[in-house]
Amino acid sequence: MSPIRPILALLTLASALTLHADDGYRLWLRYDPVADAARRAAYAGTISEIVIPESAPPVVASARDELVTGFRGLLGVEVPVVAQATRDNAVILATPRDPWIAAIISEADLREAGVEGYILRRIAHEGGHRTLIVANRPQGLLYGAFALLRHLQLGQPLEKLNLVSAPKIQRRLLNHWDDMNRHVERGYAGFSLWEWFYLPEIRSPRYRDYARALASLGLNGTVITNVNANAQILTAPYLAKVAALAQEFRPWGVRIYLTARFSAPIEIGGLKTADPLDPAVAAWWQDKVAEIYRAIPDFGGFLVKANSEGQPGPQDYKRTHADGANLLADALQPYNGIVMWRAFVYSPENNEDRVKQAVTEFGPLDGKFRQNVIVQIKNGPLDFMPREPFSPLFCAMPNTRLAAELQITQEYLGQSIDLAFLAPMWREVLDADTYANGKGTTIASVVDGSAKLQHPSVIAGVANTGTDRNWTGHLLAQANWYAFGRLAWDHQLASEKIADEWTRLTFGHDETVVSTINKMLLGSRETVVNYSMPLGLTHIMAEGHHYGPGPWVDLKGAGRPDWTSVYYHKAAADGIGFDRTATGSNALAQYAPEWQKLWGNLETCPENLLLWFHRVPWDHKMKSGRPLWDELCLRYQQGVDEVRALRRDWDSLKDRLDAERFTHVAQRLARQEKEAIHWRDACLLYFQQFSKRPLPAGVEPAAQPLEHYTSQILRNMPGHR
Ligand code: BDP
Repeated sequence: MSPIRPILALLTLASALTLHADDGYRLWLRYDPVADAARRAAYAGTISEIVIPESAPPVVASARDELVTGFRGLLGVEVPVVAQATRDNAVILATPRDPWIAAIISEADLREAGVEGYILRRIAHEGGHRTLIVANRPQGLLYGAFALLRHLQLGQPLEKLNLVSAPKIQRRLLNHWDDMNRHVERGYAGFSLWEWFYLPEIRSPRYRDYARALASLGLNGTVITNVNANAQILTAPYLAKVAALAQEFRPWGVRIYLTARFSAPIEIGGLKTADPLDPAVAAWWQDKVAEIYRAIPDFGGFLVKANSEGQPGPQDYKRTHADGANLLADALQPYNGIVMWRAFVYSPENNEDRVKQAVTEFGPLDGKFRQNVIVQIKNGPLDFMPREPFSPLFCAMPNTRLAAELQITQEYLGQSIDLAFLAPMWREVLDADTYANGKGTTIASVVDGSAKLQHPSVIAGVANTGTDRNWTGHLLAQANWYAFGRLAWDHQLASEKIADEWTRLTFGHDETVVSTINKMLLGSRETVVNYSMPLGLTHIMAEGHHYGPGPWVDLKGAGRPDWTSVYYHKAAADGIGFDRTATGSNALAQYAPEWQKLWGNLETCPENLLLWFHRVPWDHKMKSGRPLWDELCLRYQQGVDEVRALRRDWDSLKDRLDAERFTHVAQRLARQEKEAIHWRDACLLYFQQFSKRPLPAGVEPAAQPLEHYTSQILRNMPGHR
């Protein structure tokens, strides 16, 4: 035996061991060998070579490289890349410019695939077989390559492969709330990925890995700076850095967008005003936009937070949001750039119910925005709470393009400690019927443009990524990034399907592992609701960092009434909840009559939104027959019990998972149990002062008096300045 052999064997063993120590960096793109040997052999037997169009543009080169890497990992074979099919079982990437494609793929399929979609098809050919990835544009080939690899990773058969898939929404974006000093606002996964000081010369390999992850989900853009914007990003030295990032992202079809600080003409332009109707201001933005496009020819556009939470905006000059948005839209229009103008507004001078204010401010501006302006609306009217009804602004602007903004980072759902799989929450929003164009006008149809205006359509997710090795802080929070991307591509996908895909891609096909993790994911958001803000309670978290309970937060603890908790729960001796019916703020009137009828009646209002819409006496009889107080207590207890069940479920997988990932999640679930108990005890002790009722049977009493909870101050919190 050659002396090299044992060394080789040792090396192989060592690399196998490293494979098993898993830090989560590879996300859902693991490409571990297909565990089922028969299946692996079957796949390998049906993939002989990769055929790509000659002089492939960079995105197609990415597709090719991805296929090579994927096949190598999954099948353990080096699949050659060729320019012309030479063998049976070739995998062929083709566009309709290849004449023979027209003979095989119908016009209708090509139309369905559209600008970015793809067709995957296994065909019989000259006595053998081919696997086709066909798309109208290069980008579609990239998405098709990822889809084929996902198909294999999910263990699906190749023989009958035949599908057409196209995104329903055109601009599928992450929004990063990243500051230029690399702090991430509401970020719980380390620092910002963008290393501004080192750019443009020094480029982290992570940029490529990041863009590749986006492309694997079909995300095609990213806003890399915080909505609480810094005008410096628009200066020449920073634009050079942005251009370097754009260059890294481009081969993955990911376009860059920036946040624009409305006062930039003053702060970096030396003007005296940023008045949108001042010609000098308009000229400044035109020049700035021209400069941006010189550096970044495929720049996507601006995202703007204006006159919101202290940000500058057109109202500083007594102009409207439309004036402000149109100013930027006109500058971007020659380049097909867009403006995403956020509707997250509530004024310090306005004492109207905060959840009504966006409609009050934006409703009258309907139809006044340019065609390349999209008003970007958070899913709920308040602020990414664990549960809110959908934002009524989605039905108040029939003549305006509207985008949905979802929050992937778990600002109000336990940050990177608690498990909360958000697909079910986003489904609630996307499926909600606004009735704006008659029955069936879901939010999804408003956003994708099928209900009204067509272009451009946008969906945005506030990112949960950072420099942590596993990208998202909590390993299982990768599922939220994944879910957002998949829903952005296809907003009809069921939560169950998304969870199942993600679990299999991340943990493999051990059915016990898969069913256990799927179950954990699918119930987890409701669990967080139960122990934090059940029955329609909202905004009762700690002030500032927003982690943990703070139902006692009042004006002594927060700068504005609508930043307190007492504003939202209004607990008193006679009951709890915010009356948003006609006898109260009448926020309900902003919804369609169908919703008014359902939500406006105490008897028909779903209990999960009860205290959002109604003020309810403590002894109100709930559907269970129990008084409200007892029900509330039992919900908090249920939340705690459910976290304990999550821990048991996870522990049952100990022998089936690698130690690194097992321990990572186990530690977080243990901490989550403590946090759930903390929420329950703090909230129930606090509310009990008003209800003056005992805890019902089955609810564990708090270990400490209320003062213990109210006096706790958390410092140095991640994601909070
Ligand atoms: C709130 C966050 C704050 C954001 C704001 C926004 O607490 O950090 O700046 O939303 O969306 O949820 O503008």
